[in-house]
Amino acid sequence: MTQAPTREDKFSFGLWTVGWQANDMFGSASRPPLDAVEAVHRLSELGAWGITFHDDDLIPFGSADDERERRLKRFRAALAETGMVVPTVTTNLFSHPIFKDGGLTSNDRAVRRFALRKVMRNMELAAELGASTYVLWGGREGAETDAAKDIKAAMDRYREGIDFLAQYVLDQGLGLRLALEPKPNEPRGDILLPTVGHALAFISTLQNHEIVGVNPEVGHEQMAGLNVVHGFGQALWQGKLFHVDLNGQRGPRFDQDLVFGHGDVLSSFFLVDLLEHGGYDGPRHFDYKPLRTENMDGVWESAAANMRSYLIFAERSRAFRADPEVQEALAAALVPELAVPTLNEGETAADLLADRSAFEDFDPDKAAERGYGFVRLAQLALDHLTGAR
Ligand SMILES: [Mn+2]
Repeated sequence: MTQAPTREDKFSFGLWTVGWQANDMFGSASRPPLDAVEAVHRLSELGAWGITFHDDDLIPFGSADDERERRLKRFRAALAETGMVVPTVTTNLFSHPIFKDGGLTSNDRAVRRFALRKVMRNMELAAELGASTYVLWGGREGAETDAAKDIKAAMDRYREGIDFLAQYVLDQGLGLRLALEPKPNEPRGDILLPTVGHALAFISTLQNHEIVGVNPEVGHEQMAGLNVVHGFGQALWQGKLFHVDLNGQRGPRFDQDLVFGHGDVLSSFFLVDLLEHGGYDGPRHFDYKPLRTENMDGVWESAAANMRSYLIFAERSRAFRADPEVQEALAAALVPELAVPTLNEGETAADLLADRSAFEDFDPDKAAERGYGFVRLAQLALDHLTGAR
């Protein structure tokens, strides 16, 4: 029933996902290191289209120039051999202890200047490799105690940093769009720009707001107890859904980074329905972690599982929408009516006030008697999702 993934599906993976050695807070690595070249080949064989990376995933922090060139040469060759693309690149501003109080918002000004240089250097590489999106996840931009961070100053520095980097992209003609990735907490106790809403509000204050959008992650919004479909949907509505991070999470708890679809199944289904039918045409990027229980066979199994989940949801979403009974139920639930403007074309306040049917002759008690039939719709969706229809 469900097709195998192809390049046209635009599935991409972070090098840090399949390459995660499964070292966590309570245990050491359970898997060997993964060579970037092997990752490119294996993901390509599985039907992926692109690979993404943090600078340090590909070139270890502090590598000498000749080592950097050697690694890039091997990586470029693997891309050329497979036809895999690099749609997106990002910077690691969180692993090295220098970033323990953040990068762009560290209290230490010298750290902030170093962070800017690290991003600028990697942006040039991103453009060279043909990337069009540059993700910025501020993992350490935050605090554990409110005594230690002047939030208004931190937001000033965050805005200064993002505006400066966006201006650098424009001045150098790098052809990148910046995508901010919200997350409420972890690794910091509290992280700045914790949700899609915070990020969108922040972006509206930027000088270079046109080339800055968001990269929401399924699990990050769910960690904050929020509705993923609403968050992604509002970003799409504002023309700011530049990129997506798909994975699985079960409620507000630590960042699980499960395989897409292995967390909240219903929400994943409606998210794919939104992406497939709501006008999103960017990469379908997976940011997950293969379970620590898995060996390398399980790593590749899990990479394939992400794509399979997505394709199942996409197929089920098409079946849902094509079902005449669903179309009838949608109409009965007045879902299409929400697309009709509330006011008539050119209608003024005086016109509305003159319309007695809107108020004086309107019977709210009578109108309130209607049922919307949303439960029937929800069950039809579940029936399609589970293959019961
Ligand atoms: Mn995550």
